[in-house]
Amino acid sequence: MKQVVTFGEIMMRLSPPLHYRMSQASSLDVTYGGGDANVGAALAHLGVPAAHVGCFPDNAVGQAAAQHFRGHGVDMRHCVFRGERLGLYFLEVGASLRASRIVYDRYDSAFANLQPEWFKWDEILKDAQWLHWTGITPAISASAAQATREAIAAARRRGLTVSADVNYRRNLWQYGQRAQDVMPELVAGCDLVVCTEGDAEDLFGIKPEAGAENSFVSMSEQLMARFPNIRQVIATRRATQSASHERIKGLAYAEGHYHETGFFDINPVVDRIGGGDAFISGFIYGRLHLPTVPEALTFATAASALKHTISGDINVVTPAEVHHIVAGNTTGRLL
Ligand code: KDG
Repeated sequence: MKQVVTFGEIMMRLSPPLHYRMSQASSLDVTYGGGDANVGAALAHLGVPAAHVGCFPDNAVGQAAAQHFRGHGVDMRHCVFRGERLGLYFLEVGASLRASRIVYDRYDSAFANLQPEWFKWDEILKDAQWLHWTGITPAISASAAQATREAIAAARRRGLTVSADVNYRRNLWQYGQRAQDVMPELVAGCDLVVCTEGDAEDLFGIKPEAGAENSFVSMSEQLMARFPNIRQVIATRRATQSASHERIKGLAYAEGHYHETGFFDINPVVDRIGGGDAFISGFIYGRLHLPTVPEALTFATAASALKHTISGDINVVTPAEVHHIVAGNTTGRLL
C-alpha cells in the first residue's frame, strides 16, 4: 500500500507529572507531538504506511524528536535537519473542574525558518497516495505556508487525495499573514476537510443559512460550492461535561448525504490532546479499508474516543481495538 504523507511542525511537549500544577513541578515529563505528525503516527499504528515531512534543528534535541516518531513506525527520511531550535509546548493536565492549560514556546523554531526549496515534493510524494496537512502548518510562517502550497500542488498533479484539518488557531496567525488570505487557496486543493461551522465562518465567512434544519449540512454545502474539489466534510461534536468527562460524536457530509454517529462517552478523560488527529487518522484508515462513509465515520469517532484514554499526543491503537469499541458503540464496552 502507498504512503499517507503528513507535513508540519513537531514540538517537544513538557508536562508536570501526575496532576501537579506548573508552579509545583520540580520535573517535567517529555514527549513529542505535532498535529500533522500525530496523524502519521496513529496511521502507522493502524497499519497504514505513513511518512512525515518536517524540519528539525540539527542537534541532539532535533534528532530525538524525529527518533520518537520513527519509533512509532513513521518514515522520517524526507525530514530536513537545519536550524537552531525545536518548538516547545508546556501542558498542565486538568481534571474535573480544572481545565488543562497549554503554553507555547515555538517562536523562531527550525520549522518556522524552513525554506520551501528544501522540499522536493515530486520526489517525496513518489510512493504516496494521500497528503494530509493541518491549518497549524501554514500559520507558522510565510515560508511554511509556501511549502504547504507547493506540497498541495504536487499532490494534485500526481493525483493524490488531499485532506486537511482546517483547525483555525487564531493565536498562531501572528507572524504577518492573515488566515483569511492564506487558507482559501490551500483548502481549494483539498478533497476532504475536517471543518466546524465556527472555522468555516472565521476563515471563509461561510455561515449556515438562517433557519437551516442542519447547520453542519448547510455549512458543508456552501463549502463545497466555494471549493469544488471538496467531496467530504467531517467534524466531531463535543458535549463536554468536565475536564475529565467528555462525550463526542462524529458528523460527515459526503455525496449529498449527512451521517452522524451516536455519542461515545469518555470518563475519565486521560489526555485530550491529539483527539482531533486520532479522528482524521481513523477516517483516513476508514476510507482506505472500509466500504462506506458511515463505517469510516464510526471508526474515526471510536478511534478519537480511545485517544482520550491514552497519555501523550499519539493514538497508539490497533484496528482491532477500535473495531471492538465500534461493536459496543456508545455502551462503553471495555477493551
Ligand atoms: O492536535 C494536537 C496538537 O495540538 C499538538 O500536537 C500540538 O501541534 C501542536 C500544536 O500546534 O498545538
